[in-house]
Amino acid sequence: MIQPDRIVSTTCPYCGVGCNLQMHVRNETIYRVTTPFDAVVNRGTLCVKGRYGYDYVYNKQRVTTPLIRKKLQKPGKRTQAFDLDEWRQVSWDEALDYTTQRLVEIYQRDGSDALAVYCCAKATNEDNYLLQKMFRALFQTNNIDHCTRLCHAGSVVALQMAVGSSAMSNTAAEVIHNDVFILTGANASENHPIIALQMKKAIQKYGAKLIVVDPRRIELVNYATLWLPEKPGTDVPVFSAMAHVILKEKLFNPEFIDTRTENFQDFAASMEKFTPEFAEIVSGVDRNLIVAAARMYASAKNGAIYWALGIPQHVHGTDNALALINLALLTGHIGRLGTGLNPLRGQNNVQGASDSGAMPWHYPGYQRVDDEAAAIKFEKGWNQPSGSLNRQLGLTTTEIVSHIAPDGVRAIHIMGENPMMSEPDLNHTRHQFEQLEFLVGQDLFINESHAFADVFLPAATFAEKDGTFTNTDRRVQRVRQVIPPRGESRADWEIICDLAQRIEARLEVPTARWDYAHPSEILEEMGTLVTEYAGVKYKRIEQVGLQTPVYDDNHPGTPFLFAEKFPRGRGKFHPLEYHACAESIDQEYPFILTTGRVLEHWHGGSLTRHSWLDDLYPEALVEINPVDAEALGVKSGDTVNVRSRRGSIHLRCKVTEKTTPGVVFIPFHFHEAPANILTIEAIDPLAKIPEYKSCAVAVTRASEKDLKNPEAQQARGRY
Ligand SMILES: Nc1nc2c(c(=O)[nH]1)N[C@H]1C(S)=C(S)[C@@H](COP(=O)(O)OP(=O)(O)OC[C@H]3O[C@@H](n4cnc5c(=O)[nH]c(N)nc54)[C@H](O)[C@@H]3O)O[C@H]1N2
Ligand SMILES: Nc1nc2c(c(=O)[nH]1)N[C@H]1C(S)=C(S)[C@@H](COP(=O)(O)OP(=O)(O)OC[C@H]3O[C@@H](n4cnc5c(=O)[nH]c(N)nc54)[C@H](O)[C@@H]3O)O[C@H]1N2
Ligand code: SF4
Ligand SMILES: [Mo]
Repeated sequence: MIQPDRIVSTTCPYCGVGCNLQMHVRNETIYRVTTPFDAVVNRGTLCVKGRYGYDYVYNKQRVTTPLIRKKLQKPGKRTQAFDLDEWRQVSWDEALDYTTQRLVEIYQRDGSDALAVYCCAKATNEDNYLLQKMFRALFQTNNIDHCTRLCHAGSVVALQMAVGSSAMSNTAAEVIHNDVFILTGANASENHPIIALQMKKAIQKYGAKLIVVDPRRIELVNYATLWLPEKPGTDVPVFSAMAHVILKEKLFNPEFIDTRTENFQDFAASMEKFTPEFAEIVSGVDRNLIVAAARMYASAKNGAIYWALGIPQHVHGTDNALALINLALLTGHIGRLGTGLNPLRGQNNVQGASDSGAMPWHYPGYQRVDDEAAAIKFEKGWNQPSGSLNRQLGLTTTEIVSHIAPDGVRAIHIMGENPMMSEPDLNHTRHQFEQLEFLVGQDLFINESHAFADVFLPAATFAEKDGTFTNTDRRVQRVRQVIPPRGESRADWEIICDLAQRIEARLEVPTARWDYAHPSEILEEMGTLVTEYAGVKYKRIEQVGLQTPVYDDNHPGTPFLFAEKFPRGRGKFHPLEYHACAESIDQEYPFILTTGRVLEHWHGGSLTRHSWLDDLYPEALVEINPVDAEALGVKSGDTVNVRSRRGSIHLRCKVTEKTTPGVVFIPFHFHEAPANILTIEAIDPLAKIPEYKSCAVAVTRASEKDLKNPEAQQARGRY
């Protein structure tokens, strides 16, 4: 066996579980990944992405020199360039000076509202803290957001409304202390694989009972006591009918309701209409299953709810999450070990990017930008003149796209996101991106969005920099430099510090701090402004991460929240109404499309399609139930056309009982058949999250030659 020159311990760059990786290096090359049995999060286990998915670091298509587009891009005529021939390799000085000049020109001409920035849930806390600091302090804009908007925004808003906090209440590994748990809208075996393993252990070794509520027959259904196969978008009736049963049969927890909650009467009155019979008609779930699930969850000693995107990614995503929160407040399954309200967060550092202020309405630590005291605190912290920071709420990701216009957003800086694959209704997104005046791309690859850019700043990968990620259960863990940055690429925080200093000099404004010797100093600065991070110091997380809140240097961290009270005081019940999805099926579009992920791939594919993981799952497939496949006259491997009111794609089908009749599923990883050509831009009014989990489509047989279809070429800009 090859002997490593060194083994470096770091954190997985893919999902929010936050597994420990031991990266083996020989001759400055990473060649193997292992993980110890005592790793606190993952206990010796890794999924296929953590174990094998690091090779994108070495992919030939990775860009490691700064680039500027050869041809000047004009608003309305902007085009995509994937080929290096269309770019000029330049020095860092030239790339950063050019970026500075164009951003400052637009800012001085059109003001703060003309600029916007996408932060990056793949990058570290330190990277994100600095990028939002730069745009807030130097350009006075709050048009700062990241993929959390497309992700758990509905869960975050609902949790803020009901309890005043927005993270997972308990630690994922506590699942072994549950005796009943609900998993809904979460395909954990593929998307949080190590948490799924812990769930299986809870069931098989500790006798926990699992209730799955999901329109698809996900793998964990094989381990479930009950599966409620609902139609997409019917969570409010299903979970409210469970509340109805719990109320009617007096299975609720009166003491908890009395001492810890408010608004019970209004809520209870609004649940009367949600009979199991009504829920059955709307959702298609047998009423007896709903009654059984209600009894099982309510009579548990320790019950918990875990959910992911099937809940928030709807026009009524906030209501869906409130329906879950109502259940926990009703039964008192919150505030103790082995209970809780647990939204499984997606990206490796989406919790951390949110904590670090990569959001349009909040400074770091969820302090509102329209709160005068918070604004003053950050003005002092960042050495800015009093009254200078913008008190207006900024634009969210989807709003940034829709506000691109001559009198709206003119320039965007995108650090590590790919809206041209991840936003809904990509034909519309494309049209909007074409109208931009200036676009900065900061990434590892020229993805579908950066292909529109004027300047490309090559970032170092997770394996080439130091920093921290905060995982789904609020654990701040170390990211360590394993190898030197490839080519001329630089860590995001270094790029931002260099750029910010140039912008500051050109604007001749008071200087904020940008001269950090190491990312640990950035986290310490954030800790002086965010009480929950005050005690998180690099020297304390050398071995094991700390779970926020960590209030001071001696605070041990917080494995579960709300033991005595909720951050807002009492937990608030919310009355609910049922609203249908934005688009319903009809004769022309008779199927519901729901979109999501597969185990081997990641989002727009920038990472996994540049990895050997692509060989494991090389092309887009639409899942169709056997009943529908027979009616359509198709079998697995046949090519079909899937069409919505917004666009159409061709791809092969997979006939499987994993999807229920009337529902088709497409993963959104493949630029050759982008699911988001089909999805609808309708958003939840409170959380502004798009309805990725339901729209109406038509499915028809097509021929093999349609696979090289024009839509795919258009989406990619070339083929
Ligand atoms: N392999 C892999 N893992 C990932 C990612 C990835 O790209 N690839 N991405 C990460 C990210 S950022 C995130 S946010 C998470 C997402 O994790 P998940 O939310 O588990 O991911 P999805 O595949 O979108 O699955 C959504 C689930 O919701 C169900 N669903 C669809 N419609 C409804 C509905 O109306 N109601 C209910 N209750 N359920 C419904 C689907 O059947 C599916 O089981 O995954 C993370 N992990
Ligand atoms: N149809 C449909 N669409 C969806 C969803 C869905 O369920 N269905 N889910 C939504 C959700 S939950 C999410 S989270 C979004 C995700 O959407 P995005 O965040 O837009 O997608 P990613 O492909 O993860 O983009 C991450 C980019 O970061 C780059 N990157 C990786 N590491 C680094 C780094 O250290 N520094 C820098 N600068 N760049 C880096 C990668 O190369 C990649 O280009 O998609 C959303 N879109
Ligand atoms: S479960 Fe998530 S964090 Fe763990 S190895 Fe897999 S992708 Fe990485
Ligand atoms: Mo996400």
